[in-house]
Amino acid sequence: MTRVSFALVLLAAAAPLRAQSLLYRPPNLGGTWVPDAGVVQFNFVHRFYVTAGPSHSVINFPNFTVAAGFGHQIAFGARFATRSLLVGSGSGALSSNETEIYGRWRLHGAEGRPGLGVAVTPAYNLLAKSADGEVAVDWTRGGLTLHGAARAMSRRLGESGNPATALAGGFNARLNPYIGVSADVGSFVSPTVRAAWSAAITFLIPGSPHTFSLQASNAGSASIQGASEGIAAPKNILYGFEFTIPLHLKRFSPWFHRSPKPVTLGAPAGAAIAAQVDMASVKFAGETVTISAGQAVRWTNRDPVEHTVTFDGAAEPGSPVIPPNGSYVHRFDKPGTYTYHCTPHPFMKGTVIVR
Ligand SMILES: [Cu+2]
Repeated sequence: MTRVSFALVLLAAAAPLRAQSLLYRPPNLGGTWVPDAGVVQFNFVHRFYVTAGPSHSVINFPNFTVAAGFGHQIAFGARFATRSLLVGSGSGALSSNETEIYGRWRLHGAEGRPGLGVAVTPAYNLLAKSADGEVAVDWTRGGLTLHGAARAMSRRLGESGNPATALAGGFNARLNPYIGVSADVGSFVSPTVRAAWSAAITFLIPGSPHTFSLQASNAGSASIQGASEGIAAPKNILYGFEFTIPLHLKRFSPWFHRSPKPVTLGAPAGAAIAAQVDMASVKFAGETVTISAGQAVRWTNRDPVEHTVTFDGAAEPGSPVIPPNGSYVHRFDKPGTYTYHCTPHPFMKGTVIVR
């Protein structure tokens, strides 16, 4: 690797994309992670084990986290685990559905930034009827992030509801801006049962805001309590994955503002617009238009989603992304037949015939 490309890799590692959360937290540690303001983050964890033969049934442990960022490093969220094995230890709980609601305030630091991060996470576990809390710290330098957490619960599920404390630690090691490995361990302090652990390979999916991990763990839920105790028999290793989905709320603004500001893209000066094509109901209305050389076509997006005008075989440069209510004007100088499509919706097709 040359010095220049190595420097570029370091630069890319130092300026990570937002919301690549799995590259900055191990599977069972929320750490100091707070979604950006105006972002609702939906993270889906699915773990499973396969029972012994002859049935080889797959026993699933789905987990969801939904959290919203409110700015000022504050988030509110909830975790749902539909098969909490905290129940297995004879707590008398009637349900295995575990819900934890939490707030988080990151007092110091930011995801992906070198140095120290500190966050407090007050929470309430509805299954345990327990007020829980976590203080988390992490420290990032280059491709390495180290994590630590101290936890307290007012009623520990499965241990006759007594108060309890737990400690956890873990790390993320990023091999490059796209791939990393991570692991963590968490345990109640007293009485100690089985520590919860996890290990994962994490990926940033290129060109997307999503991260993905393949993981092994012995924890059935990622709540403060669930991440402090591993499951017992029949199986104590679960395999699974996590997928993170940030939803930027401003994407939903067309629902509330029917007419976003019109913008015109392209627009060569002085070209006569000889044809208009509306993009409506995810179709090019007026599939074929005919113009003369030197004239222009105007496409206008009437849909609440983004479209493009992309010429097949790159016959012409084509448009950038055309936002709702946006227009794109392109002048054709050479006679010919120009077929085009929309990149996000390849089934949208049209033709411009230039005489
Ligand atoms: Cu489209």
